[in-house]
Amino acid sequence: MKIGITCYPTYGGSGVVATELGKALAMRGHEVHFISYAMPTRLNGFIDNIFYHEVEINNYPLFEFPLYSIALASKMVEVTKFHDLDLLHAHYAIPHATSAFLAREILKSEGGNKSEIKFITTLHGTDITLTGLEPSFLPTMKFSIQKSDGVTAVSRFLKEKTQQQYQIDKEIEVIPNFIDINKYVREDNEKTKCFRKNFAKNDEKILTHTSNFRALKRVQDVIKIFNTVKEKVDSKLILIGDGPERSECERYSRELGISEDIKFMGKQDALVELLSVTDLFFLPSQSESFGLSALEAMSCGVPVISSSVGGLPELNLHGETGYIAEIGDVERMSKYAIELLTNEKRYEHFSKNARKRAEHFSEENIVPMYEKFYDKVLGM
Ligand code: GMT
Repeated sequence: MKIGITCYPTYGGSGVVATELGKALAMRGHEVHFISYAMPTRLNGFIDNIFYHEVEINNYPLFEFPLYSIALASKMVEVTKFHDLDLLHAHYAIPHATSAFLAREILKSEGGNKSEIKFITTLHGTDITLTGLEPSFLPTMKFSIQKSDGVTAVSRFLKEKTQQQYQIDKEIEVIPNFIDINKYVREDNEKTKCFRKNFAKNDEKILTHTSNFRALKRVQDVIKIFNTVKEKVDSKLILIGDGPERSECERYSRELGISEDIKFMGKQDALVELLSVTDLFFLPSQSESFGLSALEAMSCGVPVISSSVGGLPELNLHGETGYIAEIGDVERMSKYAIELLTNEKRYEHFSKNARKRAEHFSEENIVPMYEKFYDKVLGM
């Protein structure tokens, strides 16, 4: 099959999932065409069957705002026609689903051999729970979802939320996030031993969080939890990623007098190595449709302490792979963390369970769900 994938190319869960999906589909013999304004960050190196098409935007002085959605639709039309695509797949509804709708209608009106092209939209989270709800986007969002030939959501929570909030009865297929369980596996070698020595003394535990440091990730809660945990358990905190809240978090850790024990790493590619030296992972988000970062940690055998919002309880099983608590309940999250870090037997059990749970979401299990869905939408 020849598939056109559009996603946000920079850091962010939806772009990661879309790119990894494209790579996995290419490995399975499909021809994949990425259509975006920049090369997706995870699309590094040459991969057979993968092509990249950059959307060019003409900045004519009259246009105060770049007309990306229109330029994207035109590029989708061009790639569909000249590379004979079978399907367009838009990741993150705004504005990708709208551009795909426009492309489909243009191709229909042209009446050529691509007049029957179909498009699928994958909903990832904030496109539904945050940005899509803004009055300036809502009617267009609802329309674009309804007009999609197929819609997938990354959790049951997101499916239900979409149907409720947009009052649509459109069928939505749940296809969860997935992970390469052979890559995301706990490493115990000279390199990780050296990493560990860099961060903590032998008997100290390492707590980790990774995100794009937006307010909804509640990174300050992680710092509050760490401040309590370190009273009882010798430990260090690693914060990976960057974003709008980072400076405030750095200031807050200085205010608490614990900045020496916290490493702000910024954006990092060596995620597997960092997770391999991690004892406990935190994701106390205000909103989280799936929680790809928690899945990455679990695949490396790291138990997770998370909030109970969105799709997180579908991934992180309370009392098995980690613990969940109400948003902002840092006291309970600290208690759970101390409990796990001081009970070796329970910790080992949770660590094994976390890895086993992650295996449910392996590339091998999930990517065929997308292939089956493509076939269904195309009536094959
Ligand atoms: O919020 C982010 O971290 C980025 C965002 C995105 O769309 O790029 O992530 C969303 O999609 C991920 C992949 O499907 C999910 O794992 C995240 O849970 C989701 N984020 C939120 O719902 C806040």
